[in-house]
Amino acid sequence: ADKSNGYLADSFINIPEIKFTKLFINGEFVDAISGKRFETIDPRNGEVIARVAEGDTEDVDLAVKAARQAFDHGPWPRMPGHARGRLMMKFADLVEQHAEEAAALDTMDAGKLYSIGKLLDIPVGAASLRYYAGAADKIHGETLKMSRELHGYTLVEPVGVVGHIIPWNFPTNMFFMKTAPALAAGCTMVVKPAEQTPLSALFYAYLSKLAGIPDGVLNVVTGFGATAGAAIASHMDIDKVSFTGSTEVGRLVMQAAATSNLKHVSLELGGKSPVIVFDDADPDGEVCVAGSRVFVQEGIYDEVVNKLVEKAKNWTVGDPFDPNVKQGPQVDKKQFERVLSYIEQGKRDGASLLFGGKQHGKNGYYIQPTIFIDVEDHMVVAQEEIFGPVMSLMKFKTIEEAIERANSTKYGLAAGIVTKNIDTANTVSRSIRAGVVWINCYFAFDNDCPYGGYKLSGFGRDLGMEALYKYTQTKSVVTPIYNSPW
Ligand code: TXE
Repeated sequence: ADKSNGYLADSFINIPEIKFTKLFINGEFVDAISGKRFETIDPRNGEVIARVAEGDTEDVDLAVKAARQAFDHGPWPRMPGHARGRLMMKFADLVEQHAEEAAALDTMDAGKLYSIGKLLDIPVGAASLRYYAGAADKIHGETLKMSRELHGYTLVEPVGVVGHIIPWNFPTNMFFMKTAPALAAGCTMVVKPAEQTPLSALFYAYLSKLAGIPDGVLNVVTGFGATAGAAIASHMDIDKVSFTGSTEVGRLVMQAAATSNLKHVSLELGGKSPVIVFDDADPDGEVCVAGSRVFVQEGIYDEVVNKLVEKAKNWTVGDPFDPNVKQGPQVDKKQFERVLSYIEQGKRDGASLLFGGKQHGKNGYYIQPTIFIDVEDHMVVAQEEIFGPVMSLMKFKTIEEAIERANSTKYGLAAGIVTKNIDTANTVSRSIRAGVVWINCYFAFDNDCPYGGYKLSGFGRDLGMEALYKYTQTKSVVTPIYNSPW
């Protein structure tokens, strides 16, 4: 059969065979104990790509047992940091070597742009492994002065068995931004990818085995949130849960942690990130930054609106394998319908629909790039995370007003500022209650740049050295010194 996808002219993209559809526990691919499987869907056309093992409580139990055994008795936490780092480097090389296959899996499963996956997401995932591999032999404590009769020091130890629960929006980057620091710290783990996007995580599990990461260190249990995810959050033998997803589920995870074994929790949750465009911005340059709540100063407002419409008209929506496409489909039918219902709500609330607002084409979960103007701060489209190609534009007069309105959301994940004035940039970046502020850019990340939220966007940081330490705990060791002249 012709496995190509019609984009042969520019670049041949080989649609990979789906090789891994079972749970990965203790270094083996196994069926779910129940034997159940669930369908994972291609959002380009709604067709079934594969039927994947549906892990549940008993499967999570098995995976945790394997991870516990690997932590308590295996080599991983005991080997020198550089030895862990070396295996992680090998893992990174394998991920990079398989960038095309991995990117194609994310494109089919999540609707992500193939070219971005191949050139960015997958190499950045490999780079996360390398960043933390390099840190694996630099994790150490401090010597404590204490009083003269005591000698003390701290040991920075891995926290133990970690549960990672991840969403569908960045299947590859989330996988590595969670697993890489935990691996470097010497933890063992169970990963639950989102039910919409299980395929690349299983592929990475296979590559981890090829790299020589010992059995039981990295387990992947595919399945649903209310079953497999909840089993992780409430498990008595998981020491830490690292969650990314909705605020609603974040609360459930924290509750489950509280009522089970008080496991450590970090949460990276929803956002409603503002972008503030000041009068002095170059409307041809930076205004195309994506952002769901865009505040534009009155002097430049009309010009920005016109440029955005122009941009939206030329925006290519379509098959994410096509190198000329800028926007693929929504991840699944549920998200597709959810985004469309937010658009309807915006119209009902009195926002003016300037562009888009409908399904793009007839097949698959594609939505037109959508722009609302005359949006008021209290409207649902200005308050709730839509997670789709929907932009709401608002006009403001003064810097004080912009700060106040930008902060008037329950979330605090990220923010953007567009200005040439350094004082404006400094003032606003310090006044915004969000975990990251981008000035004259948007969505710029790197492995050393911590990422996470304020307010209902959660707590704890992914990426950066801060993320490494969230997979550790500190032990103080104290011993008396007798007859010391010092
Ligand atoms: O998230 P869920 P969904 C936001 C965004 C999006 C909305 C819903 O607004 O539209 O959330 O997305 C697992 N116990 N973000 O429904 O349900 C689930 O299986 C334990 C923001 O996909 O939170 C998946 O693996 N786990 C965001 C993961 O949680 C549970 C990224 C996320 O799913 C569970 C994604 C439970 N009871 C969505 N229920 C960001 N911050 O980047 C579900 N899960």
